[in-house]
Amino acid sequence: MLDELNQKEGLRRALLNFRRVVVLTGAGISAESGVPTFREKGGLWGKYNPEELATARAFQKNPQLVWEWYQWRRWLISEVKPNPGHYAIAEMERLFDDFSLITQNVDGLHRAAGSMIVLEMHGNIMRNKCFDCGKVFDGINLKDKEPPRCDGCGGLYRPDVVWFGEMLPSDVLYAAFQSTQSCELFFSIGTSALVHPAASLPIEAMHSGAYVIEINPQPTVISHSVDHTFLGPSGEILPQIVDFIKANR
Ligand code: BV8
Ligand code: ZN
Repeated sequence: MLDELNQKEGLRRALLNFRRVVVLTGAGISAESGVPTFREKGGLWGKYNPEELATARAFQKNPQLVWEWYQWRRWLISEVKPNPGHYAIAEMERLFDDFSLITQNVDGLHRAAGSMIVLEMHGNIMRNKCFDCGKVFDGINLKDKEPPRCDGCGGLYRPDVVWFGEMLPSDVLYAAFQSTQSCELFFSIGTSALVHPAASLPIEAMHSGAYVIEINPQPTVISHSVDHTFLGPSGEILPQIVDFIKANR
């Protein structure tokens, strides 16, 4: 058991008494499932930089390259399973009366682990949409060597994810800020807290008076200002936190 759970009174109180809880996850929550993160060495962008691939301009310049990168990621994700960190968050949804899960990830692993309500800030890699008219197409085909054409306007398919320089879905963004501003306890899990506007959520939570807990093997740009940082992998730490809550509530 994480001994800080018994030594830090504020942390104990936050975990055992607070009812309105928000969890924000980033690529790190899927790392133990075998999905490479974005910015770590050997990560998804190890070979490329974000501007080369995750932008509309990159797709217009070289749709084939961008398409192949996403098809490779889709294949990777179709081969992996949720890890104990995803399952622990699905259990938290049942443990707390008022719970919101906000994810920057596009891999769908939270739903696969049983989370019922997931605010996907950056879309979902397992959907396509037409680059020109925006029509959404559920389901993907890993055999599509090049981007298919929209049956409505003939435009090229692109993954239904939010690229750099693109607006986030306004309903999801609104819901994410609403729940963050009214929660008592906010978890920032597996994110380098660098990509905006998601990265402003932990700050927003602090300004609204929530107790903010970070889980990450490395310190991040927000580590100095959160209430508590568990330095370690979320797949190991989250199940211990859930066990602690269930045993001491
Ligand atoms: C927008 C979908 C505006 C695509 C993604 C300068 C300053 C501030 C902002 C900007 C700026 N210049 C530009 C911007 C805006 C830009 C931005 O924030 N850029 C950053 C890089 C500076 N943001 C945007 O463009 C956003 N849109 O602002 O629009 C606008 C206004 C008007 C009109 C039009 C537009 C759109 C951002 C969304 C981009 N899309 N993903 C895809 O997936 O292909 S972002 C991408 O990064 C992923 O979603 C990823 O989740 C996200 C964030 O990264 P992390 O999740 O944090 O992943 P990372 O690898 O960085 O970190 C992993 C962490 O896990 C590490 O800390 C590691 O230690 C930890 N870890 C490792 N193992 C574990 C672990 N943790 C726990 N357990 C483990 N086992
Ligand atoms: Zn179309």
